[in-house]
Amino acid sequence: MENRVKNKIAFITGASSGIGKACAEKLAKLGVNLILTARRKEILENLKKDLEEKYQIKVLILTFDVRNYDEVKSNIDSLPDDWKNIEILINNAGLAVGLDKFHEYKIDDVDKMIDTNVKGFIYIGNSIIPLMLKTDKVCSVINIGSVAGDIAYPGGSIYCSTKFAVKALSDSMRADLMDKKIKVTNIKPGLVETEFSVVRFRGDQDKADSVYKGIDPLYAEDVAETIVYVANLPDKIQIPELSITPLHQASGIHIFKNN
Ligand code: NDP
Ligand code: 8X3
Repeated sequence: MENRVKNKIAFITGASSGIGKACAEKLAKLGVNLILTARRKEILENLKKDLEEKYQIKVLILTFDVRNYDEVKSNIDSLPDDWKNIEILINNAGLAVGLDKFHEYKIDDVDKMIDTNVKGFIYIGNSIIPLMLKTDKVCSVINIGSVAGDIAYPGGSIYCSTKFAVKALSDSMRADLMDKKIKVTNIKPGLVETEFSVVRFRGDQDKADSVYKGIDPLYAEDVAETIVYVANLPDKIQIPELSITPLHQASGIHIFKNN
């Protein structure tokens, strides 16, 4: 595989865990310099140290909550000029909280999901794309949607609607940018065993484990490999959408489990 990403700068949200962290590791290995963001500073600091030592790349960390527009904007505005030449954005930070019936959701959980997965997602894209428009290079915006954004499932009303929103936002973004040098991809994973379900079930590890019982799920590295494939394509090739599921998952609602 030709390495077309070496020495580029990638901006990754949700880099402290799961898919975002795995993307950081795979891109670092290919010589990409990284801006890693999340709320958990210590994890990012350890990751920076590890990746800089192992791969001789440069890593800059920013700790902010994507739900806070002022924090997002001021952190991105304060990047040193040479770090503003971002060619790859992985807009990945997101979460589910709860698996409740629509009418039983606590509004606090509704707000967490919509504020993070939709508003935070918009704040990031809205802040980074203008920087990309200033470069003369072909850039990639890689949004992390979900198969939950194709078909809604019981208990998933709010989370699924946020991922439907990621699809709509990605489609509009791609159309708005079609005369520019920016490609937009919506990556839609199925079941990936990360901290996602532990967060969804508020730290209940047994409940989280049961999501992946009876199926060999994807791991963060599997999804990251696909994301890196997209980021590393020749300039003229755009992949608008890409679904990725484990062997025994056909869609967000069709899952074969061997219990
Ligand atoms: P993880 O829980 O492992 O990682 C989520 C990441 O998002 C963490 O780094 C977390 O960092 C960050 N994050 C969450 N909330 C905020 C916030 N308010 N501000 C800043 N960062 C935040 O889950 P995944 O890696 O699985 O999830 C990544 C993306 O993939 C999400 O958008 C998710 O919806 C999507 N996805 C996941 C699937 C799965 O089955 N796991 C399937 C399909 C899509 P920190 O807590 O340090 O802030
Ligand atoms: C996360 C995976 O199972 O909620 O998008 O569809 S799932």
